[in-house]
Amino acid sequence: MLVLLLTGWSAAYGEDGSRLWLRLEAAHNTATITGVKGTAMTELQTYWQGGPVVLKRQKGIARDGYTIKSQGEKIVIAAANDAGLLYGAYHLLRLQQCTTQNAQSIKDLDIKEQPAYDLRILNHWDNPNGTVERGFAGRSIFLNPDPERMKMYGRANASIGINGTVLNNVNAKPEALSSESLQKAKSIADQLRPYGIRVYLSINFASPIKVGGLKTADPLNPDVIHWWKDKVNEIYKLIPDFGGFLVKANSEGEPGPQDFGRTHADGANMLAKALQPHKGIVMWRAFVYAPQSPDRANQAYLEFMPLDGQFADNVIIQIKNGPVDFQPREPYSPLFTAMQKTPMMVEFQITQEYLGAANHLVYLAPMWKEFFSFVKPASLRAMAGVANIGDDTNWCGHHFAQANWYAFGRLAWNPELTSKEIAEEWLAQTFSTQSNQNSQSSILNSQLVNVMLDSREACVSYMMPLGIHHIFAGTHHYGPEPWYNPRGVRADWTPPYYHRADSVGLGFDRTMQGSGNVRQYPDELCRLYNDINTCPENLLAWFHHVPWDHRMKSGRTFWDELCHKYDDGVHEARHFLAVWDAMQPYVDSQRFDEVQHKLRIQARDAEWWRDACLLYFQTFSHRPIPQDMEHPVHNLNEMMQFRIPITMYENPEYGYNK
Ligand code: GCV
Repeated sequence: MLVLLLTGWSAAYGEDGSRLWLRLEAAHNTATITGVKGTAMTELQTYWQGGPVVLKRQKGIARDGYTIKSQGEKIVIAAANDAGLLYGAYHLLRLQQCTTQNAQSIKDLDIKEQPAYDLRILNHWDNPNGTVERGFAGRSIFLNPDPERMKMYGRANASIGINGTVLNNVNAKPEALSSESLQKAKSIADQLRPYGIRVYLSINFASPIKVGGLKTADPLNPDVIHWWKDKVNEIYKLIPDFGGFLVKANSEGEPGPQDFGRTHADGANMLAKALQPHKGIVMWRAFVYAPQSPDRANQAYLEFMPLDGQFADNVIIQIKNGPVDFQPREPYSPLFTAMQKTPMMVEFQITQEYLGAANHLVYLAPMWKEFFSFVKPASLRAMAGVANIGDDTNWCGHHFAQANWYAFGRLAWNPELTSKEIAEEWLAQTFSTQSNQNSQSSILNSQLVNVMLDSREACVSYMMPLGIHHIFAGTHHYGPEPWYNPRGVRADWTPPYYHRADSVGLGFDRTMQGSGNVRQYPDELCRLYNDINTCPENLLAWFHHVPWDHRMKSGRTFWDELCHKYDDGVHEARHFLAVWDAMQPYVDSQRFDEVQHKLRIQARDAEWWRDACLLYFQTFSHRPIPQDMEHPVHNLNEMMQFRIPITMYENPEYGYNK
């Protein structure tokens, strides 16, 4: 008992990552928490170690917002609703975890917070059979929802302000709307309600046919309209605060209104009308592209711009941050600055489909902040993130992938926070312990914060520098396969469609002379991107077919620069491992070993990426790899034979490691 008391919660419960950033120790002397009863009170009673706290409801504070003020010895949290009180409570607990002092020393508080968006939502790509599309952390947590796990999920999300969750894959199976599935959704909704989280469902547009037995799913057909109305009413009887539908329509083989000669607006508005009496919403995705399109990056704009202003008030168009598909670097999707009369929300991908799955440490906040440097946060209505959560003990497969879930929530609350602020908060909560809380934790935090901040750019360097994109392995998308081009696979699912390597150079010509994609951007950016001499070098091969001898700002040729970028990425990945190795004295052994194992994979994968891409592109460039860098150590033919035998529902155990 004495040992337990001395070493605290951490030792008693182990450090397996299951408590995420909420590694709160139960308060020994229950603080006096008075005022509004509810989850906020329970959380503070259990974990707050400071002085008395009063929870009070107050009009005039924005929805979900709160104030925290010190009044003498007391701290008063005020909010207009229960969710606001809960967010205030978690703010206080975060201060407690981040302070190197005692919680009793937290004084003189005068905090006022309100979220940037009313809707801060996770999208789970979970299937009814328990698989998770692009999920790298095990199986669906919703398959057999474990009450303890659901509680932790609710707490974790509420602690960072997330207030909505879409329970199933956008590639929605019709049975998502069966009575059995709706009963399960109800049970999950009941468990998440105390944490201010509403549930939403992805729907299959052909459900009236597949579930309802109708002959059509035409959104203008009266029987179809009636079917959806009844279905929506059925859902609200079970889940009175149901949030609404997320829809992937006429995309990658999913059914949609175009199958019946109707538009996205016809489809979305029909559903919106059924949901409107219940205050439900439709999130209609703009992720569309046709196999015959000469430039996939043009497609969403072409389909959605003509519909600008035609959507019902309770429809939000959900647009991926980039125009292609969650690549390590893309320009922002031009729809964001083009559409003027339609509510829009951004969809980020928290799960690392194209960024090393759950094997690479890649902190995504800098990527999302880059998006916000082009798209004003205020121009959006909401923020969605494709979850990286599964039933793995540590929830996300990689301990550092938890930081991306955390950062998504924090940015959805306040997109003005810096990547560094968020990383520091997360590190302090996730890794500090009683024994390393002071100087040692600051060593750990200051070293790791730089690793986190540099990790996205490093990943771009060793995977796809200078604007190269979509050169991943087919199907599972792990590792390089710039040569992947099997017969019968649609062209826009193969890397040569994107990199267009030939004896002249590399990259997709999206200029006015090329696909014209630059025209979708505002004039100033259009001009900037259109000219190879002004186009930012980090997007060069995105917008241009760059000649191998094009002179770069560094004075090197494009080919030499490409080689160096890949090599720099490899060195960075090795550096991350070296920094982590030096952290051993400050990190518990389980998490130290697990992260070290992953960083070793990452360093080897970075080498694999460099070697595969440079040797393959060299077959087009016919130029030597510069002498002043490390040369490939793997053999191209062998790498081209290598396949990882996994599906899109699994995390690879390792990459190429001959
Ligand atoms: C859910 C990409 C992914 C698919 C995903 C799709 C989408 O194409 O590879 O797995 O499907 O995006 O966002 O709808």
